[in-house]
Amino acid sequence: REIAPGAVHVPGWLSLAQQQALVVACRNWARGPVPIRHTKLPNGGVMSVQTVCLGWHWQPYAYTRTADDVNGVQVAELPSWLVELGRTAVAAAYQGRDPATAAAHPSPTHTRDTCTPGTYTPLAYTPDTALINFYDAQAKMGMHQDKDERSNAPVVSLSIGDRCVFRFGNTETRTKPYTDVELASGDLFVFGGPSRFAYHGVPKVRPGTGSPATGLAGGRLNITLRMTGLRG
Ligand code: MD3
Ligand code: FE
Repeated sequence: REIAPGAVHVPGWLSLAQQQALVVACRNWARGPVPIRHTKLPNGGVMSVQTVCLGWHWQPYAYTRTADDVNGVQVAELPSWLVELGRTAVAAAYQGRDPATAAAHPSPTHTRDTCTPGTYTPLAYTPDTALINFYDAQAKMGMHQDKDERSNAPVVSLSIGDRCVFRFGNTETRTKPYTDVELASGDLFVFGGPSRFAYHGVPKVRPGTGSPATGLAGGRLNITLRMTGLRG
């Protein structure tokens, strides 16, 4: 279902076996080399969500190769099987839709030479970073835009575990109008085209709504794949 131009929700896209494999992989990445942690914000705040990064280390408001919050240790590399999963995800979401759906749009915060105009075909989609978020029953994510990437390539989101309320807003303000969508285990969401720089957040997780069959006893895992537009 396309909830806005370029924002496509594919419920139940991941098989149970894929969810189980992702839970095992995420559990290992959470241990290190850079352990999963509550990201510190420059204003002194701490995120309620816990995050582990692959490929590039994200700390608001920049991507680096090393994590300065753990003495400059390098983050784990992004495995090629996750790059392939991201390509398959973009193909699945944009299959059979008007190519304009996936056409990259500029952002007010990005210049044209760092945002390539044109359509990201699944083959041109080469994510170089993953942010893996873990939500316990109390965790939330406030309304924000993802604009630390110097690319307007789509963001791929995969949900595992407890259901949540995902709030998809607009590109102009962090307030109304917005659309609330329930995300469940196995759901895919691709945010590209004109939706790439929309405000979004997770106001609520629904504890106890996941299946232990995934291997996740409680909480919600969200894996996002991104192109940073950085090199090196
Ligand atoms: C819409 N994560 O990591 S994923 C984030 O469920 C983030 O953990 C949420 O927002 C989560 O930045 C939402 C869905 C998502 C990710 C990126 C987007 C939605 C997006 C970028 C643009 C528009
Ligand atoms: Fe985000």
